[in-house]
Amino acid sequence: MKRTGPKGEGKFERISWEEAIQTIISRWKELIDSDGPESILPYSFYGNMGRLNAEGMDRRFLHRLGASRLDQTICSSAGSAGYKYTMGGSLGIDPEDTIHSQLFIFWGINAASTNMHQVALAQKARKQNGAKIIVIDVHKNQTGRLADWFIPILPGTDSALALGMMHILFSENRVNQDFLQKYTVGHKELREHVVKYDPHTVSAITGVPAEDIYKLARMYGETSPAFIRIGNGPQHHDNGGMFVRTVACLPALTGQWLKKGGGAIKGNSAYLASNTANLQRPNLLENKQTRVINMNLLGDTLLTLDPPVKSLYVYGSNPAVVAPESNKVRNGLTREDLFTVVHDLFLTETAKYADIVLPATSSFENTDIYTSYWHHYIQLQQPVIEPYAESKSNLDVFRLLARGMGFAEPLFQETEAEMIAQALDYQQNPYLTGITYEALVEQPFLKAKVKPIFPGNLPTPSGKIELYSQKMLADGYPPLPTYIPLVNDGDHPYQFVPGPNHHFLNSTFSNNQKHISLEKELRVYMNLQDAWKTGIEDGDMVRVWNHRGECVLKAAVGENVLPRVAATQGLWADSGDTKQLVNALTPDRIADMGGGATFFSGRVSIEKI
Ligand SMILES: Nc1nc2c(c(=O)[nH]1)N[C@H]1C(S)=C(S)[C@@H](COP(=O)(O)OP(=O)(O)OC[C@H]3O[C@@H](n4cnc5c(=O)[nH]c(N)nc54)[C@H](O)[C@@H]3O)O[C@H]1N2
Ligand SMILES: Nc1nc2c(c(=O)[nH]1)N[C@H]1C(S)=C(S)[C@@H](COP(=O)(O)OP(=O)(O)OC[C@H]3O[C@@H](n4cnc5c(=O)[nH]c(N)nc54)[C@H](O)[C@@H]3O)O[C@H]1N2
Ligand SMILES: [Mo]
Repeated sequence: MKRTGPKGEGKFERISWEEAIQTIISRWKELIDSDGPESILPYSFYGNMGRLNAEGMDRRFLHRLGASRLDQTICSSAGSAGYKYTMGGSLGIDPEDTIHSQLFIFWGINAASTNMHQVALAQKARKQNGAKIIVIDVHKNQTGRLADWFIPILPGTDSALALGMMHILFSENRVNQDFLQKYTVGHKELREHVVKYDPHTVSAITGVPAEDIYKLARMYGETSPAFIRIGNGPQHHDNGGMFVRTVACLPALTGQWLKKGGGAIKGNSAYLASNTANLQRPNLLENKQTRVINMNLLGDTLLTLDPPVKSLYVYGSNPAVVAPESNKVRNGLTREDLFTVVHDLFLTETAKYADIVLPATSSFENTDIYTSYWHHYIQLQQPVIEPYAESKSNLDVFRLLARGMGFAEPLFQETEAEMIAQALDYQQNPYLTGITYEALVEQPFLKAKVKPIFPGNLPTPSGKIELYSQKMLADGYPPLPTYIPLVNDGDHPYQFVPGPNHHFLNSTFSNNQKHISLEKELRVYMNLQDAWKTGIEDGDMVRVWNHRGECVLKAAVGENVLPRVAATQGLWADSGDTKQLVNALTPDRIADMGGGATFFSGRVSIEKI
């Protein structure tokens, strides 16, 4: 479709694929002549999680084009960087082993909504072996409600809690000296360092009572196998990388990595890493010094970057809803001189700002391979339905764009089967041994041949778990796990935590009436004490605002959050006169590591309307 009304209004007229591709190509050719290829910015994320569709043919095309490159930092990059300092890469335990775990700590993960398969295993272990489930979260949501013990904590303070646990484990001699000697570096330095994180100090920071810190540390020190599922929530903060780096040290103190079902999972993607050089062809960049743009800064990028972005190509993402500082993002998208193309299954909020909208197929219509952040399987997906109407896959659209640009290299016309074979042809990843396209056609899901991490070497500089990290020091961080308070976000009384919800997937399904009615409406959870003080009652409409924007939401008053915390669930799209775009309130500050997002480090004021 092509736009016929003002940007944002959503008025379009149907055109043919030929006209659409022709319009894009001729505009891009003009821009390349006048401003160079870096005036074109792709913006994408994992709406489609297939290797080929999310990060395959698109990269080939964009590298060849020489467009600006997008640093895909919106989700978990701070935490991944933090985990890497401690453990060397995205390597955790096999989640299927957690059936043997005696203690589950869900730390900042709303697993009942976002990792329900792990919850099923935890519940089975609880039923069969009497395992205990602890949830540490700022919001008692569906996961907190199924815990044996829910520990509420103030947002952004989790590193202090983990350090307080270490303080007790060391001082009460509940550490595994043998494991520390063999498999870690820096345990002596850490032991001295955590002396200052005594339970009273930590309690004042975290809001967790000192006796609960003792109880937690002792349970963790006494129960084996103990498993920590490290969530995405606490790493969406200014200090998020350091949190994950810190909590990742805990299993080493008690030697849990040696126990089947002990250890941790932050992410497991390293086990199924495929051959990105084959898949994405970074060689097509030909040593061009192409600029890289952090996707969390989309608003500023569109409004103030120099030389400017003149064309935005969006696929597999809905930045008008999911990106921080949405007022800036939307102002940027309104620019008349910005040529915007959106490829999506739906006419998303972002698509309403587009000059050209292209219809996308869903995963059900494509051939691709899938892996998980969590389990150890790789899966071949083959289409189960024909492409709906005139929709096309990301792969097909990039093939058309390549043809339109006159890119003659055969690699733009390779088939899905050929690309999958190339992705799996990867000597450097021994876990992929035996997993080929042909094998997946026979058996569409195959498990990587992962061995326990220990005994063995980690991909850290020392080959061991780095409790003390020389590399962090070199990179400008404290070398030991450290609690660093959140950045001052202004004089607003509430720490605002707008997480995802159960029935949407980020903003996906937020346009679907069935999913909306399952969620009912967007509410802001606040503590009873705060409500009393401000005269707000459960069900009142409140204005939630800060220096970035405002929302109008229904208050849910109770004890699901601590005083001075406000939480919402779900990335709801505005419809009609509603004001429920929570990212209008979130900061676009960059986290301490990995260029990560800080969605949960914003502050807001709340008043009754
Ligand atoms: N149903 C559903 N499933 C999803 C998604 C979805 O939108 N809906 N999204 C998918 C995606 S892209 C991702 S990245 C994952 C994310 O899934 P999770 O890893 O579960 O991450 P979040 O839901 O962002 O946050 C997890 C929890 O962290 C809490 N939290 C926030 N700040 C803090 C803090 O400072 N300390 C502590 N201890 N807790 C804190 C939040 O209250 C929330 O309950 O889920 C995926 N799965
Ligand atoms: N306030 C707040 N904001 C957040 C978060 C939060 O917790 N709180 N979470 C953040 C996180 S962790 C993430 S990962 C991001 C996610 O943000 P996004 O990646 O933008 O995720 P979605 O909103 O699900 O949008 C995905 C889009 O891709 C489309 N799509 C699906 N399949 C295909 C396909 O094959 N081709 C094309 N072209 N399109 C397709 C879908 O229809 C949908 O519109 O949001 C972030 N934003
Ligand atoms: Mo995410």
